[in-house]
Amino acid sequence: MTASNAPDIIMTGPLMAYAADQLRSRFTVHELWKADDRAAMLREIGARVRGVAGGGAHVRIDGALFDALPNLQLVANFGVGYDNVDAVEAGRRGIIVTNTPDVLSDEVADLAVGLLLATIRQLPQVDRYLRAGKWLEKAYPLTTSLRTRKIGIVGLGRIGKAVAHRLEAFGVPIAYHGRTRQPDVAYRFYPSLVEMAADVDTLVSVAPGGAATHHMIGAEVFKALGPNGIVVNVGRGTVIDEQALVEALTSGTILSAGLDVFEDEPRVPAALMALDHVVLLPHVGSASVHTREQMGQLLVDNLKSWFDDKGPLTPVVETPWPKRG
Ligand code: NAP
Ligand code: 8YV
Repeated sequence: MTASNAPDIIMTGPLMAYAADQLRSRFTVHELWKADDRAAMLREIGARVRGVAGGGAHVRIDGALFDALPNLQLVANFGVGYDNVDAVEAGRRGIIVTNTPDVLSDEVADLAVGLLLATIRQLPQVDRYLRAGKWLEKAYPLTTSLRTRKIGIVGLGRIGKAVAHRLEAFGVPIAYHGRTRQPDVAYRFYPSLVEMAADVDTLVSVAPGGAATHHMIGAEVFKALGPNGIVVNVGRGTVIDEQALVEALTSGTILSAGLDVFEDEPRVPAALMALDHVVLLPHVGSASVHTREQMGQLLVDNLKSWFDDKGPLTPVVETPWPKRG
């Protein structure tokens, strides 16, 4: 394929060279986020653009962008979570959206278990203690333990199941909450999140973002979880009411939290940063070279497959393939 007949696509944000180089070798790539005047760039090339390579969880892709791209056919999102994409609006306009499921599940589950243990056993705090020379004075205080805990997973999907599988090896009881009972697992299902929170002491949230899950973990859930409660979130920050979380952590309503995701990334509230007994990570669940390459490859393969007339590889539920109706 020559440069002149290579389909025009835009990248909405930076992608690793591994994926970006492959896109450049097959498509005419326009790097939207680098343009000084994005509106001018869209006016100039918008009608030619048929694909979008989404640049990550923080880059919004919605009706405003679709308006500027009247011949857009496919949005390939970099990430399994696609709450940054208005997929319903895409579907309404006949635009297919793809994401990157499965290739990151094990990596994110590994991180979730690491974050859970780091939070319970206070690993970052213990490291800070040693470096400050305090071990020379006395031993670090005893911590809480995973041994007696009961785990409630919020969102037992691909990643949630990978987390549960790992936690089985730790010998802890596991329950879950979601909209539907999962037929392939024997863990106890709670249709009510508050009821599950009252029966466990540790929540691991792997639920997606979006309106349906917004602030579903809030004051009522923290109260039900109780003073020994620990909340780990590797799903989306918007699932937790962050202000209510700060209040629950400050007042002792719950014990601690381990967070990889936040409501307004990359901004983390100062009130949360001020709490020494929580563990905060900058959204690194999938952030290994191995897994980001797998995600990048799936994004590239979705675009290639589409423009080879073979359809999308991993369309999201809002934009099924073959198209309905
Ligand atoms: P998935 O297979 O679609 O699982 C999502 C689970 O959430 C499903 O079990 C679903 O169960 C449940 N759920 C959906 N809507 C719900 C609602 N309104 N109330 C309660 N439960 C609900 O997705 P996945 O591949 O496991 O990924 C999950 C999420 O993890 C992504 O959407 C993304 O936000 C996040 N993620 C974060 C990182 C990171 O770096 N931290 C990396 C990858 C993914 P039901 O349908 O039965 O409700
Ligand atoms: C990525 C994620 O860090 O896949 C997801 O939903 O949140 C992460 O894997 C993100 O999409 C890239 O910005």
